[in-house]
Amino acid sequence: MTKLRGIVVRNTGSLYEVKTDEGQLVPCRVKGNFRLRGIRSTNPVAVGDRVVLTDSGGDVAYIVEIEERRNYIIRKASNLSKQSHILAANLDLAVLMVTLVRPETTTTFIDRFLASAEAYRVPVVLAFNKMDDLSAEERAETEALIALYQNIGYHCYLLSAAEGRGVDALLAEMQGKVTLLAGHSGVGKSTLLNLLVPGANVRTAEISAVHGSGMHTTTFSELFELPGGGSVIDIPGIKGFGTFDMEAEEVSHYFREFFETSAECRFSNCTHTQEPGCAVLEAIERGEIALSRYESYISMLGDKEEGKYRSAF
Ligand SMILES: Nc1nc2c(ncn2[C@@H]2O[C@H](COP(=O)(O)OP(=O)(O)O)[C@@H](O)[C@H]2O)c(=O)[nH]1
Ligand SMILES: [Mg+2]
Ligand SMILES: [Zn+2]
Repeated sequence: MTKLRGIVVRNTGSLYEVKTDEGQLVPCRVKGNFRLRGIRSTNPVAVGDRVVLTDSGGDVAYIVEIEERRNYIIRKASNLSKQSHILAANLDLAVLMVTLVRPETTTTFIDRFLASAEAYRVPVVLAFNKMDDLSAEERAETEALIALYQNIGYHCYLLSAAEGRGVDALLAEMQGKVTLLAGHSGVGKSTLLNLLVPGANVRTAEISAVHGSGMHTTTFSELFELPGGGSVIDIPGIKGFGTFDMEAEEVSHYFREFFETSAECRFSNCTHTQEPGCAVLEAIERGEIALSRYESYISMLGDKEEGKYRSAF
């Protein structure tokens, strides 16, 4: 029995594909019971994981060990679930692809993703796609949103994946890195991937005319190597982003501008909900912190303790 090391490049339910350090692709199953800090996960092993496998010469090899993860992004498997789902592991970057319309990406979803990426120490950028498909009004709204996130310090890329525009700048940011490509189904992830990785031949889907949402053609996670170095991890579209394993007091640390401003709050344990002398609430009053960010923050606090935290606005 030989022991091999490699990286998980594909996960289709219970079957994994590992690319060994020697460059061989090996179908694998998981042996043993991997638990993440006692959290139950729907996928014990994620794409991007470095693993050890034993190959006994049969049809499949067995993953017997996961090397310690540098980082990962995790979310609740569903709204009420106690189970988690690891989106990907060992990331240098996450690109959240968004469209304000067709399909709609809400600011709550964006902020939840950003905060989670901060929590797990994954640098994140935003890619606004389908810039070719906006009315004047929608374009103005999108530009306002881009300004909002740029002000906080997030890099924003404006794309039309369908027309191949704006892609080079994003590629420059991704080159040489392991990047997770995330976003709702239908925003254009697969279209972008096909541009970045010639030969990837990922299926793209029409947007449902009825729901304005994508059809979920990507049903498994897969890592593609970028020509010129680095790789991209394509995952199935995510609908919601339930946060996991985050203490209420911690949440504001992951809203960058709140964290900076909170140094001026009267109380060091300020939750920015009703405390006197709260610098965050004052900054919102003055229009320096966006109300949409605050609403996302309150909604994330609500994940922890239903009804305990209320918006001050
Ligand atoms: N107008 C426009 N349509 C796009 C763009 N990018 C992708 N699409 C279309 O949006 C639909 C969903 O794209 P797809 O790449 O499958 O999205 P995914 O679910 O995020 O992988 C397809 O019909 C694409 O042709 C874009 O930049 N502009
Ligand atoms: Mg897709
Ligand atoms: Zn405060």
